[in-house]
Amino acid sequence: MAEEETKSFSVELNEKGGIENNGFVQEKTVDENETNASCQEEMPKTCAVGINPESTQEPSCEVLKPFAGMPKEVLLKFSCQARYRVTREILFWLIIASALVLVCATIAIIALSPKCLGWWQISPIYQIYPRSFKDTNMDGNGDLKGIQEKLDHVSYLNVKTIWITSFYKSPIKDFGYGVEDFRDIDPMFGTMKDFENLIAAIHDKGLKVIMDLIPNHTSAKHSWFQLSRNRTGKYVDYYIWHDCAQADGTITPPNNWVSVYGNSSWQYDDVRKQCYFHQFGNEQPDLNFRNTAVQEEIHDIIRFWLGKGIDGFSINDVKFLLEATNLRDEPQVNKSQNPTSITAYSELYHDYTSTQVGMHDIVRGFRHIMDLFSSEPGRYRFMGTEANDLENIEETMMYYGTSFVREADFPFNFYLINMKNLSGNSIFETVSLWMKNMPKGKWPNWAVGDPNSVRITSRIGKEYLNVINMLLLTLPGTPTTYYGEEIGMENIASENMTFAEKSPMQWDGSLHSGFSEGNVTWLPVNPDYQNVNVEIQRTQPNSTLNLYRELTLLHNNELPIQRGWMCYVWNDSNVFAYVRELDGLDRVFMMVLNFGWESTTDLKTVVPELPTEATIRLSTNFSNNGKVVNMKTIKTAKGEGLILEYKTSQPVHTMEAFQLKCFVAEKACYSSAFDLLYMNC
Ligand SMILES: [Ca+2]
Ligand SMILES: [Ca+2]
Repeated sequence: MAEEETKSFSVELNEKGGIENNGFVQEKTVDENETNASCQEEMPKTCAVGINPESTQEPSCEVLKPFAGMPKEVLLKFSCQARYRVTREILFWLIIASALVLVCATIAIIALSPKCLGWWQISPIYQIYPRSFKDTNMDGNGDLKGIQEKLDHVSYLNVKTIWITSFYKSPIKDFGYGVEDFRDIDPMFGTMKDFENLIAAIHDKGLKVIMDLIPNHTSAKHSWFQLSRNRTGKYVDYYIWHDCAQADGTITPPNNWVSVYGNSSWQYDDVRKQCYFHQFGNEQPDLNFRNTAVQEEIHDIIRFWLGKGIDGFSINDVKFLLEATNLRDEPQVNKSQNPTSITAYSELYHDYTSTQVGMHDIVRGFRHIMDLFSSEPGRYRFMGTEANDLENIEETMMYYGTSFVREADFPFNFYLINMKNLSGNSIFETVSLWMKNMPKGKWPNWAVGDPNSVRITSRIGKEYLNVINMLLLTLPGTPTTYYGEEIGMENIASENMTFAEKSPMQWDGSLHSGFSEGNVTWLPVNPDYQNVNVEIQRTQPNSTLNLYRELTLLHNNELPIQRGWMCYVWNDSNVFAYVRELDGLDRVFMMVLNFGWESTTDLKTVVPELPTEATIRLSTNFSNNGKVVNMKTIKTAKGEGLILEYKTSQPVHTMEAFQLKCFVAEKACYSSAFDLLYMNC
């Protein structure tokens, strides 16, 4: 026992010696068993080493305290004590828990943070019909150099996306719609070099550009068709060929199918001695999309233009990509009509020539190519589809794809253009039709004019032009403006209906409205150009152009308008009213738009929680800007639009009564979990 005590004392001395040498020198006399202190030992007797070696009394653990510079052997002995071990374990698990909380919080922040909007969501789209925008070589036709020359106008409109409609090489009679060469530019518009310069200039200005893709058919002049009609190699099945019966010199088509432009959609070809199918004109044969080689050709064309720097495509007439192979007759709308008298497209139901099974797979194939080119940051490639399924909103919505399989970023929305009559109610119904059918989480879009529709002013009247633009730019989603609608151009008188809305852009009051310095222009300039042109409207404070600019500024800069909630508040034969609100922001915009006659609207009774007064942020009549209106008596003149602004702690979208009247696409910018509003997304 005494020997043991001596040994213990010796250890202690050596350990103490560690104070001077930091405890790193081990004494050879130290017994191995003792230096390897084990946590099973509960401090002991070994710990009961007296500070004073002379002492013969049993030392107590209580007097022994940890001290700075303890050698590790002593440290280990202390560390085995329950109080240190437990504390250590608590600290260990606390650190683990904190790390886990940190990781979870980071994941939650990322998951709950608003997605930043894509370039195709932030800015309105400005649609240019290139032949009518600006002529630079005095031949009377607009050209690519002309678009480049006028890019400042696009920037002036606060617009960042340009959509240039077809400029492919094509026969003049097809107006770019029946393509002769998908990889070339029509000489009327310039050269590939001009195109490359234009793309560079567009991107230099921070703008984006989309173009048309017309995959359903080609011109009969396309080399593929020439090779196909001669049954050359792989081109044999590039188009849809069928035998057609011949008797007494009359051709009997394979079935009763009728083209969109009327009459049989089958055309006999003298070279191949067969009929080919065409959805549109008889010189625009449909490509055979059941042939994968054709699909590959179109994929290559998409790659070609994306490689040139195009930021996206509008894909035309996608519903026509496939036709039934069974060639069954399509059912007649009027069963009692004599089948031989059917010549108009509207006389048949198009069960076998539109929206066939497999068509969406082809569209997804296009999407896939866009995605391959979208991997670089900031280079997302947009895809819109033009389906024109106006009678069938569900079919239109199919182009959005699903949550798992994406197709178009959006199918272009032409429903506002095709409204039959104008009133507060009809506008509400048209807006609501899209919003209630659009799949959850998708992004809406709106157009009020396009190259195939009567211009706004001619369609619904000059007095409603400004309020339509106000609607367009304050609805949720991406607005599309057809060139000239920002100044209220009217249709020209033309025997050819499709020309009426394509007259030259009215830039100023000079000859040919500044469109061309040539002797003639391909279409006459509207005689109203002296009063309706960009230059003059820039100087008129309350012009359509200046209102348009104010609206695009609001659209681009005000988060509630760009990505907030929309709730329908009121509609009657005159007025359509809705709010745009953002979670986390007490500032609200309310649009009160008049599509009928002078009217007084009482919104306070409809929504008692509304404040009594609101300020007019912007009126189509600038002299009303800044005025205060009473919510019980909101007066709007015929065709007037008001953007009211007010503050509230009770936004409409939180009210029970409006749950089914509210919509939000991107629950943007506000994280309720952190009560945080992101201002820069
Ligand atoms: Ca030209
Ligand atoms: Ca087709």
